[in-house]
Amino acid sequence: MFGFACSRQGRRIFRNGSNKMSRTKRAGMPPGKLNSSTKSSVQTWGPFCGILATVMGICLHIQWPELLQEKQIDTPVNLSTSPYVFDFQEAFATRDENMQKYDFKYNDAGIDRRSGLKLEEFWDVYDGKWPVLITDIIQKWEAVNWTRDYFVNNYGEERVVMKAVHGKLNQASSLALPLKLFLQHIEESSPTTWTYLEDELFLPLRPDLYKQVQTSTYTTENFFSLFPQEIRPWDCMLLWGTAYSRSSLHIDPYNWTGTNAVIKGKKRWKLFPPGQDHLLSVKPNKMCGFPLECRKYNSPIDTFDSEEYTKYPQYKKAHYIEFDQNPGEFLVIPSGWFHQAYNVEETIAVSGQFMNRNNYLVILEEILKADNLKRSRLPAHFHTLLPPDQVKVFMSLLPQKILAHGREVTSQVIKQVETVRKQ
Ligand SMILES: O=C(O)CCC(=O)C(=O)O
Repeated sequence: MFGFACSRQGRRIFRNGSNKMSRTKRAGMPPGKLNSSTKSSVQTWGPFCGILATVMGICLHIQWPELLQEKQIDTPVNLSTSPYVFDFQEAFATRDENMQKYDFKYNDAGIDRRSGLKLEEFWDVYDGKWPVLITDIIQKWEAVNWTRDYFVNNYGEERVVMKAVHGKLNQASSLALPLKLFLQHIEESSPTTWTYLEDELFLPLRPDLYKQVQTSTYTTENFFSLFPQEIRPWDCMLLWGTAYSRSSLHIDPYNWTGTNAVIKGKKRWKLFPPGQDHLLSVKPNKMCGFPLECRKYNSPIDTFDSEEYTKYPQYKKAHYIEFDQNPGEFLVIPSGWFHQAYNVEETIAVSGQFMNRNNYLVILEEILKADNLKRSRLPAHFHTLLPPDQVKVFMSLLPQKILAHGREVTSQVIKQVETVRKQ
């Protein structure tokens, strides 16, 4: 069902009494294949691509200088002729190999907390391969000063979108309320009664707040900026939950790389390495319903409700890593990892996403899989282009009706928000 090469568990995942992952040895890893395929693709590009690459290089230098600092960029697959199947086993093997380049004691069955992490090491060891908590990003954001009072005083009358639960997670109802009302009741929650403000427009539509949440070195290369505005995903969701509130167990839209910044409070996470969809009762053929369609990978299992998950016997065989995310920690969740978050106490966080050299093929393949564009429309030389140029060409080929639908939906949403604000 899901686009990964192998549905068996990752090689480094072993049972350890519980289904949390255990530490294993890293010896005897096969060498990664990236270097040899990079060499052969460069050899076959020919002089035409040399000229093309020079021209593109000049353009790209303006947008992503660091892209050109890389010696070569691997384009392993021609999306115009064959589906891209992300081989997570190979990603794990490459990670293992790359780890040996750095002097850090990696937790290869759990989460690392990193500060001063160089971009090269991030790409080599974590991005597209393994989650990581980065501990020195959020401190530089103005958002670290966010308090209840600040929001009540400045935005108290504004409506926010939230889900409220009385009972089980699957009985959640959605509502829009003035922010101050939500905050008045924020301390009233129990394991079965809780509220979760999950609003993806609140920050992007308020530039004064949006600018308080910065990007980071690790997310600067973001090919979503090459998407036409009308279908570009909102990239800064405000998440403010009472104790016990939680998300569902899911993979993000388009299978992007997700980020989550905890500003106040504490989140508990369960993250499932790829290849375990069959253990998570994922409903097949669900779509997200966005103008640029995508498949939806959601599990009905509430992993934080012990009564619930015993109903799913296969779930007990699934492997995951579990950890707490503290204020000031920035989490990066690679493509293909099912994840669920649980707010241990009142928690303010901001989630986002990115698309870069390491996951762009995963994302473009998801867009093809959802029938937005026929593969045969991609030009034969598609794979010879640099990654951002592949994205640009891909976007330029999207049918106009998708863009028109995107424009219509965006203007309706903005109108709705403005109407509600005036009420
Ligand atoms: O913090 C949360 O509740 C989870 C958010 C999340 O998983 C997402 O934005 O994809």
